[in-house]
Amino acid sequence: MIEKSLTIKPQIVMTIAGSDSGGGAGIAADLKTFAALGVHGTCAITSITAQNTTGVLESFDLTPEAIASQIEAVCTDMEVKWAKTGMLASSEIVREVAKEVRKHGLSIVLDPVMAAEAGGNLLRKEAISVLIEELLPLCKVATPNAFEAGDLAGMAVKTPEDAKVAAKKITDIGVEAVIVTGGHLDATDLLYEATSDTFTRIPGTFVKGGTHGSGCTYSAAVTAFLASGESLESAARKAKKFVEQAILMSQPVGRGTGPVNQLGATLDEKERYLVLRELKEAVSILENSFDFSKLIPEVGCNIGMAIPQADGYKDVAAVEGRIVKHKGRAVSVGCVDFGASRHVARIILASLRKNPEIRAAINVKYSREALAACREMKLGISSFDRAEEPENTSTMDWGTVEAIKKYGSVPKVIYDKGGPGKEPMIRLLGASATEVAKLAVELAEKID
Ligand code: PXL
Repeated sequence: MIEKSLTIKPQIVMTIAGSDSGGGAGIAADLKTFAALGVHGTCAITSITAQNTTGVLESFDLTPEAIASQIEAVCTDMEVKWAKTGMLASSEIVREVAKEVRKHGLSIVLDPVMAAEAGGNLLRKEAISVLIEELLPLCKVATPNAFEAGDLAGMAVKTPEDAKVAAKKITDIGVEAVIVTGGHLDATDLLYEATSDTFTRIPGTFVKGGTHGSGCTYSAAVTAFLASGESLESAARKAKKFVEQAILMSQPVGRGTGPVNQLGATLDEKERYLVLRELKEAVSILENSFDFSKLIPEVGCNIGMAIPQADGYKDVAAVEGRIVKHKGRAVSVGCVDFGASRHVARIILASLRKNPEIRAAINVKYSREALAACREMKLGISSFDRAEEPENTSTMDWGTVEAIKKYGSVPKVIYDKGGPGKEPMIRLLGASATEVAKLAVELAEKID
């Protein structure tokens, strides 16, 4: 049996909201947000929407009993303090949820969901007044966008000044604080805390990307941060950053507005960690070899590896200060880090644009013997000639593309015979840093 020595009890939060079959908004967005922010998410589904990125096709409300039963099941077993509400389609549902909120003393972040991003009413007109009168006064925070704030306050919200007036009006109904999100205004969120009568402007940036589920994600993030002990202002600031990141990481899913990607940043971090780990192992393969130092060029050697979907040199890790020859052995000068070598990054980026499976490269000393050994190893070989390089290009961008063009695909070996003041060089390419490091050691073992 495998057992963890220390188990930390997580914060437990709940979403009381609808399901979006397209996986973009509603409970899908909420639970992904909770997972990304390290809290345990539970849910009570209020409605099931048949929905995709182009809109809501149909909607099926659960009975108030079915909704109450889910809340009961969770709250009689787990310690839930903070919860959020999303789609609450009807007056009956709003009333039932208000009853459960009171019964379990839940601290609520109310996302006054009224319409779907791509179109479709999610809250019946007659339920708005019930929401205002019976649920809003029980809540800690409401997170309306400009339109929702307008409907709650009974006024049009078109400017940041309007948002201030509306926020105050909404707290007059009873909720302790309001955040009017700025996505439809000037990207600045406005937090109003009635208890201290303070307004806080939380500036942000318009981010290009799919926004389906952004409102749900925002309110879920506020809930998760509050549950984790953050102040409301801090939760609001962090939630805004989280949503901006999730929009930036959105993926092209469906024909309509793409869903935000709550786990994108986390998965990106994971890939970076895996690349660093892989590169460290590759460096130790080179340092532990008795032969590899023969292949270190005068200018030093570097080895790099990119994350999948890399699109800049900061997405490629390499050895800071390169690998040099010291007392007959290969020694790395610095640590492995992202952005450490624009030179190796250019080779890798040019290669993975042609073949995304090629994510690693190493440069080694050119010799006719080394090139012959590459042929003997049956590696695909191509080359470029520095004399043919057009002006105002980067040699490694141009040279790599040129060699790939000549070969018809990405070869394992790209060499050039140098030029004035330029040492001739061989580059070995592959899927991973350890693959190219092993290849380099094998090559070194074949030459004198
Ligand atoms: O973003 C608001 C929202 C909330 N809940 C559900 C939704 C949507 C928007 O599409 O589908 C279930």
